[in-house]
Amino acid sequence: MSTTPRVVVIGAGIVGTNLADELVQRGWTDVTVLEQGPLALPGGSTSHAPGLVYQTNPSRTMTHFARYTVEKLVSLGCFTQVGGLEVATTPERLGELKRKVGYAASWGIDGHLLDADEVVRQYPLLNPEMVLGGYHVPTDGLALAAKAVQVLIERSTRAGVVFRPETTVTGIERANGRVTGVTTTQGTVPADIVVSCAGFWGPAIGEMVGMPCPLLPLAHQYVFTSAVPELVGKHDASNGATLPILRHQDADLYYREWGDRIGIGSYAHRPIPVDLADLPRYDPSEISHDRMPSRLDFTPEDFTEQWAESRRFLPSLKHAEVAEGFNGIFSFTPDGGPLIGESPDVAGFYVAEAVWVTHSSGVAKAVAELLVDGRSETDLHGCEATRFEEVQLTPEYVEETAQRNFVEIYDVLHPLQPKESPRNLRVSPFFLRQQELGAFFLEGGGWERPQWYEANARFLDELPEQWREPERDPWSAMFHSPVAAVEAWKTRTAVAMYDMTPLKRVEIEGPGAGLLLQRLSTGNVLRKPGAVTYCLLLDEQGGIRSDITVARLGDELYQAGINGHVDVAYLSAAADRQSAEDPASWVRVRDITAQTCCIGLWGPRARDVMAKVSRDDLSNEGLKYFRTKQICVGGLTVTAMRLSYVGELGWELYTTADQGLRLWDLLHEAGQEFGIVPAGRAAFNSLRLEKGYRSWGSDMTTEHTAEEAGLAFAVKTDKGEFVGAAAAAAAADPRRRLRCLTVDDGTSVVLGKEPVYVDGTAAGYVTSAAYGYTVGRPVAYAWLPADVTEGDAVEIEYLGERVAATVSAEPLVDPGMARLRG
Ligand code: FAD
Ligand code: THG
Repeated sequence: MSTTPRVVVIGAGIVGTNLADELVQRGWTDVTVLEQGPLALPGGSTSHAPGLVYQTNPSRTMTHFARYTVEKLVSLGCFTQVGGLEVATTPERLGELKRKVGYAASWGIDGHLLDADEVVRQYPLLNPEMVLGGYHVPTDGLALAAKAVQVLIERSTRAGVVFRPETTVTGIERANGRVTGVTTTQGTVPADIVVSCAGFWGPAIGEMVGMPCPLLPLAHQYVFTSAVPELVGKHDASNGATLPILRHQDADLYYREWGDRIGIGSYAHRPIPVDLADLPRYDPSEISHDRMPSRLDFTPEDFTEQWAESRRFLPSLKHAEVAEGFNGIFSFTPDGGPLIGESPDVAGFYVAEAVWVTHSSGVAKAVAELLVDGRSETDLHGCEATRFEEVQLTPEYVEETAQRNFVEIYDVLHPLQPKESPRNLRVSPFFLRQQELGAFFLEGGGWERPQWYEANARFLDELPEQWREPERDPWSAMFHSPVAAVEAWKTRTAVAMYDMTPLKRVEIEGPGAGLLLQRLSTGNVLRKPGAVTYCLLLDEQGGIRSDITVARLGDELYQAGINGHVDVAYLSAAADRQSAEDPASWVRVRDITAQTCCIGLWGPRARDVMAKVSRDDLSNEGLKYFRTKQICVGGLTVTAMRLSYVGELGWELYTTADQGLRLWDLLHEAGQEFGIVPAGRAAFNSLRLEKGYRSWGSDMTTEHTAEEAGLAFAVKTDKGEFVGAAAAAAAADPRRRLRCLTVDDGTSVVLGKEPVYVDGTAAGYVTSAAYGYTVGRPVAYAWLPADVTEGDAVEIEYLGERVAATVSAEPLVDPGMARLRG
């Protein structure tokens, strides 16, 4: 009898088969994989994937997933390590390839920039006149995905996994909020855990349990040429390859050698969304390489220019023809990331979808860790299925953003670059005023968020010399304005108002509210109403799930400022469990972000502004640092919380959305004589870095402990049992630390994710960075080995150049807390 849970995996593509394998390797013995197609060729995306694996990605997590996939497929004999080559035909692309060299160094991949001659030597078929340079990764190559599926099926079958082909899942059975099994065309299969690895069929499976799976099936063209003279006779195998896999991203095309032919993939066509209901239905016995549900007929009219461009790029193709092609289907999501994790509503139901072959083994490993250990070793915040806001789950939003991502897949995108559409999806009550003040909006979580206000340009003349920022290079100048300097200056010397509405917040209510937060957080939240606590949500191993502020508003009522929808899902699911287990300690978590709004009023003159609009006592005696109370502002009921992410005196002022505009107008008007300005996120980010306040998701994730991140002060180890307490108590000396760097030349601004070199070796990476207006130099936080300490010299690589920086004592501004507590 098995003692491990009964797991049903839906789908025997590259993800499902990898997952079954990862589970049995971890000692789980009761794993069944259900596949609607035949096992030899199931007919999903994997069955026709050409298998190009480029490991380098701006995302550290995706890069690590890819690296693991390469290692695993190599070990299975299912990887042809021909190397990966990306070619620049424009100066903008060359800049992008330099940034890729940086990502590679940051995330531990061996990647190099090649000059034009070296590129052509790597790939003699290239038109040398088009090539400006290239990026080469020797360990990239071709995954033999369909073969890997067969090898994994054999290996895991020997380890006891049961594969059931020609078995279509038709429903998910549940009892008491848990999965209990699946129904199929071949009867019912009981299960404690169900993982959907159904690829682009994911939404249909999700629907069976009411879990939204925001992915869009899209068709993507792939063609084979006829024989290319230079390749004839070169390979024995029909799919043989020795040339590197090749990307021509300036034309949205990619290439691989396939025996004596070239395979060409194109993203250069119109997006072709696919409705699952329209897919051809095949009898499993009919499925073949030419006929499978994930393969639609080729539309040659979408490949005309692409073929002409390919012949220009690889002139030998002038002696070849397009021999065959198809429109293959795979998944796109609103932000391009995969969908991983458990349903917040149905315990035991997991998804692992919208995953490329490139990341498949890595994702499978992470999911196996989630199931077996309760957490993944790899940071999953960009992959969590629960990361989307409600407005991001509508079919309209998913269709539009996923198609946009298809179109932009190879575009050179700036890290700050916002979506073009849909915009103005969510606006705060201050939006009209922000527009009048010339706000430059970026988008996040569907919200319009002012980055700076053009209206403040009128103060540029008054800006004292030492607050001015040096001229930026063209890349770091994008989506930035020198006006941010004015906003930072005014915040530190007068007063500014920040729209904090998009910062997510939840209300936690019920007799069990304190208990829930006490169990899940590192803080002691059982203090009197009015207390505000900064604390962490840890996982069982002490990894940081989030950092939050918890305000006790009443005996059974808390408000928490959190970091995203993943936190809402986590807290709600825990609340539901607690309420079910002990009805007397019921507790409810409610996302109140949209119906409320918040202005951060911060700066040395903040009290003067409030004195004009409120009769409440807001002196130090009236409302201490990290305390909250309800006040009246010009007749509006406002919750004031005395804390500041920018590190200045003042409050977060919350009210309901309907009263927001009036609150804005009152403060803006009252503040005029004290020099108030509205301020945006550019200044905000700079000020918070100077103050040393971490931003979860970029500065720290579940991969880091409180000790390493410099947040041990927020862990109250003596308060009793809480998630992660044992791990936090057992914490050994950390091997790495989050450090504050300042750039020595005072002018070279970096943006984040750049590699940091210590004694000439890449030893860490920048997490977030900004120009520090108060300190007059660029600031960067970075993960570095623990033995790199204050005063040490390091180098940050930015666009191929090394920039000297120094590890500095932090915080850079107000270490004695005089400004905040004043
Ligand atoms: P799939 O392989 O689709 O597996 C899902 C399985 O679930 C299917 O076998 C399906 O039959 C089964 N299933 C679905 N519903 C049910 C049900 N109700 N009951 C039972 N079984 C069910 N990726 C790369 O990394 N590199 C590339 O070069 C590359 N090129 C590509 C080129 C083309 C033309 C296309 C279309 C895709 C390409 N991809 C590439 C993407 C890659 O193919 C997919 O992302 C990957 O194969 C997805 O694997 P999967 O296991 O999630 O899905
Ligand atoms: N405001 C509110 N909630 C939030 C944030 C916020 N939740 C998410 C995120 N931001 C959390 N991050 C921080 C980081 C630092 C502080 C507050 C929120 C902060 N820290 C004090 C310090 O380190 O000096 C804590 C002092 C103490 O513990 O007494 O203020 O911006 N509502």
